[in-house]
Amino acid sequence: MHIGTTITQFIIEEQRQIKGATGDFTSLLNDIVTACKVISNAVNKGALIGVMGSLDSENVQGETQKKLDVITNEIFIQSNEWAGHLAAMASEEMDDVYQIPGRYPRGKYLLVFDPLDGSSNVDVNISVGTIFSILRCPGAGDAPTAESFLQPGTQQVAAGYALYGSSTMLVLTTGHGVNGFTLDRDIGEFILTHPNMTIPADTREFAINASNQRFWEGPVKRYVQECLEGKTGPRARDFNMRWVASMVAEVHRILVRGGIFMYPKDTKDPAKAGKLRLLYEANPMSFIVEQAGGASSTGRQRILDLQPEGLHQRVPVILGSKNEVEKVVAYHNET
Ligand code: AHM
Ligand code: MG
Repeated sequence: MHIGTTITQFIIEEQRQIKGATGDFTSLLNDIVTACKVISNAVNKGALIGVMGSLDSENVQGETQKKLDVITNEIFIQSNEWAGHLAAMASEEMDDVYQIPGRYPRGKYLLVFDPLDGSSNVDVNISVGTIFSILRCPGAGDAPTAESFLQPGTQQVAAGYALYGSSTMLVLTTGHGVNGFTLDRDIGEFILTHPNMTIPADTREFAINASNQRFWEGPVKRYVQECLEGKTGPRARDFNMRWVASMVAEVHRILVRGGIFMYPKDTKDPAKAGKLRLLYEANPMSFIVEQAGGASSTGRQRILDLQPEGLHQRVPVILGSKNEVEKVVAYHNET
C-alpha cells in the first residue's frame, strides 16, 4: 500500500536541507498543524457542539466577535505556548501582544495569526480558514513588544493557511515554493496532495466585493469596468467573477486555477487604509502568492516591502495572477 507523504515528514525532510536547523522550527510547525486540526474539528461539528453565533464582545478593531473567533484563538494559544519555540504571539482577536507565560521557556520565534478568517461565513456553512505567519524575534532576552512584530513581510520565515472547506487543507511556504496538504480524517494526518502549487500568470477571473464600487479609486474602477466589458471591451475577453468573502478560500482558488483578488483602498471609512490586516492577512498571503509565482501589491507598493507601523494595521490588497496584478499596478502608476 502506498503511504502518502505526511506534512510532518515533508517538513522534516525540507528542514534537513538547511544547515544549522535545530528542529525547533519543525516542532513549532507541528504544533500549528495540531491547532489547525483541532479548529477543523470544531468548525466541522458546528452547531452540534454549540459553537455557532456571536458574542456580545468586540475585538480591538470594533468587530463583533463570533463564539468561534474566541474559541479558535484560545486553541491556537494553547497549542503553541508550551513548547518553548515562541517568544510571543499576536492575533486579530487580541488587542496586545500575548507573552508566553513564565511557566514555559521562551523561544526565538514570533507567531502571528488570524485564527478564523472569514468568520462572518461560519454560521452559513461557507468555507473559513486560519492564516499564520512566523517571524524571528529580534533581540535576545528581553520580553518582546509590539515593535518586535513590526517587520516587513520579506522577513517571514514561514507562512500558511488552513482552509476548512469541503475538505480541510493546509497550504504552507517556508520560502521554497508552496505545497498543499489535505487532511485525511481517518488517520488524522495532513497528506501532501498539491505539491509545488503555481499560479498561472494570466487569468479571466476576478474577485472583489462589488458592493463597494462607489468607494473605489479610479484605477480599480477602470480595471473592473474593463473586465465587465468582456470580449467587446479593451481586454477583448470575457471575465468571470467570484466573491466568497473568505480570503483563505479566494487565495486557495487562485492557487489552484489562477485569478486576481482585490480588497483595495476605498473611501468608505476614510480612517482605514484598507480592510485587511497587514501582519496576519496580507503578509502571509502575499508570501504564499509570490512563492507560487504570483504578485501582491497595495496598488502602489509591493506588500512584502511595507514597513509595518502597528500590529493591527490595515492595507489595500491586490494579489494573484502576475500579469493582472501588474495591470492594476500600472493603472495606479498612471494616476
Ligand atoms: P475577518 O478577518 O474579520 O473575517 O475579515 C476578513 C475577511 C476576508 O476573509 C474577506 O476577504 C473579507 O473580510 C470580506 O469582506 P466583506 O465582508 O467586506 O466582503
Ligand atoms: Mg481575518
